Amino acid sequence: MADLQKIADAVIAGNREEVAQLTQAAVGEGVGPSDVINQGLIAGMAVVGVKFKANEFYVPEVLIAARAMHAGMDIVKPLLAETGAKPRGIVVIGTVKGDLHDIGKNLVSMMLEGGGWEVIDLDVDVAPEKFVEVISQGKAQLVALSALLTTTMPSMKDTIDAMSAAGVRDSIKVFIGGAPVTQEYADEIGADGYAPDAASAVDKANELIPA
Ligand code: B1M
Repeated sequence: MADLQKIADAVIAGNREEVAQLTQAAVGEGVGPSDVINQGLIAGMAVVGVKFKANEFYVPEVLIAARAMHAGMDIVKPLLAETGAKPRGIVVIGTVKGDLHDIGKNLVSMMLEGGGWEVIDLDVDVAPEKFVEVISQGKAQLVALSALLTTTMPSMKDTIDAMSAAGVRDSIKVFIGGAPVTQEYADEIGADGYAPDAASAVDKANELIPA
């Protein structure tokens, strides 16, 4: 019988080939894609998140682990669609208008995926209208805004204001993050939450939209 802990361990070790091989073997033995994801891939990324918060892992280790997780996800995602299994929820993420920094945003995005969220990544320099357009489609429950520049932090407020003006603000929870961003700023602009790092972003997402 497949040992899903081995998949988790391979994710933590960032061993992409081993994750792919073990995932393929588990699927071949008839283990359900949700079990592979929850008890293998997500379980591994959860440990990576804990280590990252504790400064035992740094950005490169997290990126390598996320890459390994993706190798497994690529195998089980098509099967997941067949079983009709649902993600934890859908989150729209982007770096706000005027800001081109994407490394932290990508890290948050990957941790959210590792936490079972489906991520719609709008990339960088995302105009408030673009966020509004995607939210208006009604699929997402959560919006994650990233900013790395003090000069682009006001774009976060502009984005939330645009949501209010378009009448979609109450349909969605918004949380923000990035090096210059604080909880105080989140409160000031009417965001629902703030997360200081990528691992905390998963906790915040789960807190804002409980399972
Ligand atoms: Co820029 N840059 N940069 N830069 N850059 C900073 C941010 C800066 C602090 C450097 C400095 O002066 N010391 C400074 C900002 C100063 C300020 O506003 N206070 C700065 C500046 C000024 C600029 C330019 C204006 C420079 C210029 O052209 N004169 C320019 C602006 C371009 C633009 O965006 N319009 C610019 C350009 C660039 C590059 C393109 C060269 C490159 C970006 C490449 C890329 O992202 N693809 C770049 C880089 C790499 C940096 C530094 C060196 C590193 C940023 C980074 O990726 N960190 C940065 C200095 C520094 O931080 N040491 C700097 C690693 C990353 C993992 O951390 O992004 O903080 P971070 O993400 C963390 C958390 O913040 C959090 O989780 C992540 C992981 O834990 N987080 C979230 C992030 N988003 C979150 C969202 C969440 C929750 C958590 O929820 C939604």
